[in-house]
Amino acid sequence: MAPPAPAAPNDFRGVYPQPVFNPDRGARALRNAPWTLAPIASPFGWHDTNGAAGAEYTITRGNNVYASEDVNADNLPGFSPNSATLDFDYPLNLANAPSTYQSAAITNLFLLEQPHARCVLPIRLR
Ligand SMILES: [Ca+2]
Ligand SMILES: [Ca+2]
Repeated sequence: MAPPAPAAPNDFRGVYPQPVFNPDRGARALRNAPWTLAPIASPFGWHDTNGAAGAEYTITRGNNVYASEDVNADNLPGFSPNSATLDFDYPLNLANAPSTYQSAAITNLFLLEQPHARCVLPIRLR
């Protein structure tokens, strides 16, 4: 049985796709429902943790990754970007302090750490 099509936009905007390892080495990219390119790994998306349709989380947390800040260095998750539509679209201006683009950085981490995302995803540049 084919998994259901994503019900929400599921856009991850402004991520640095591999092999871009540094912001001065490439452009940010837009990825829509990127898990659909490896549907066996995450048939209900990266925000699913119970193996049934529907996201269990609306933050950058899911079946593979829990991405958050830890600015107080206690090794406990702090703030994570949250989106009811699972659209993670945040501005990034590297001329400003890192605290001003925390959501963009955490979204990039969430995508980068997905185990099946690194080599199978095409890139659509902005
Ligand atoms: Ca689910
Ligand atoms: Ca913490």
